[in-house]
Amino acid sequence: MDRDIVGPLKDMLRRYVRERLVPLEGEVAAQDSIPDAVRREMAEMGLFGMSIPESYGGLGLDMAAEAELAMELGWTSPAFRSLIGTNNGIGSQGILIDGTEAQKQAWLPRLASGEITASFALTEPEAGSDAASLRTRAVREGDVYRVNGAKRYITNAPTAGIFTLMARTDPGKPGAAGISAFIVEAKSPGITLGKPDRKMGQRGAMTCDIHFDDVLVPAANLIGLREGQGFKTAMKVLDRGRLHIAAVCCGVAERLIHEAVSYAADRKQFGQAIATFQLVQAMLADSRTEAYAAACMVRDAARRYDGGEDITMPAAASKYYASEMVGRVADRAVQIHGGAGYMADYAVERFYRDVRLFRLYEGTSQIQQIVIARAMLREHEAQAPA
Ligand code: COS
Repeated sequence: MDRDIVGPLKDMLRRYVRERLVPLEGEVAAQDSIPDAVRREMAEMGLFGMSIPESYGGLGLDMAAEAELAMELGWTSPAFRSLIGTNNGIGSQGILIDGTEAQKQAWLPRLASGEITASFALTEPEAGSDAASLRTRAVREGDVYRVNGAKRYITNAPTAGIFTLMARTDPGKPGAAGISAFIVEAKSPGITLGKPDRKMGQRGAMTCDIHFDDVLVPAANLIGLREGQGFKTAMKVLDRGRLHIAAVCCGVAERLIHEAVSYAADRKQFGQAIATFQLVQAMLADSRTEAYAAACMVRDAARRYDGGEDITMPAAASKYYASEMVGRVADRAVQIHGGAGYMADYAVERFYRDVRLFRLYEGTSQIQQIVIARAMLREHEAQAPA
């Protein structure tokens, strides 16, 4: 996309986030839902299709631009980002990366406009970190696949129009090789949704279980029309998704730093603002330093992605560092607020709970460590003399 419009887009989003969304944070947390008007406004701004090419009705942002906007969105409750997150990321990218032209044309414009929501259905009750052990089955019967199984904690499932579903098509191949990816319409007979999950934080962001009982999915909806590629599609989608989440973590860290500095400058103890105390300053400085480091990682990894490099390792490292970083920044922000930081009246209390999820979803910190270490060992092997 034209780089000249990224700056104005970022400015517009910054104003929207600060003037419109921040004042709604308390209401969204209390109601556990986002007002329909916000959804409409976000759709009008094109935010559901940031990462979808202009030829399919999206904004066609490159990863570097998307990361900048994700950082802006991070300034407010993560639930708002989650609303548009799956259409831009894990819900749509499988179709975009590995789908056929017909699949892209059928679904991407509707996702970009926000007309429908896409969810990414990988995790199962017995397959979390070990995603390749998933058991949901898709059995070919002529022109359709019969799907049976269950998915867990699926973001935006309660409002989804489609699921990008990972299911096992070849039971003879255990692990990744027997998995295929499908586009499944949420209204298909045989699909039932569990109750919305009650979560520690990120209220307003919706997740629930999905049950598939003899659901018939057209064979034309097999992503890329190739069996056995689904796990790799999911991993490619997650590479990009992890980088996006890392950018969001950077944005949330900025908000937390803002809250901590503002409070420290106002709050007086021992006759002076607590910001003048060096032990408080140390906490502020650590947060600033770590947030800066994470943002540098995200921008570097995004640039590499746009340059066509493999970003499996940089995305995992960015997500690992940024999500752990924002956990520490949130903890310090609460600490600087003292007793007030434990009270629900202050934004830092809510963000402290919200950010805990970043270390868990789209791969736990421990999974990121494994991905990073495996990449190191592969590189070492490749360099070793024969
Ligand atoms: N891009 C493309 N292909 C990839 C890939 C990537 N990032 N990562 C793995 N693959 C390929 C491998 O190359 C391998 O292909 P071959 O068999 O042809 O060599 C195949 O996928 C299987 O990979 P691997 O052997 O590494 O699979 P593992 O079962 O060991 O699992 C981890 C790898 C643990 C990294 C994976 O299961 C994972 O990411 N788990 C976390 C799941 C997750 O993030 N869940 C969150 C859901 S969304 S909220």
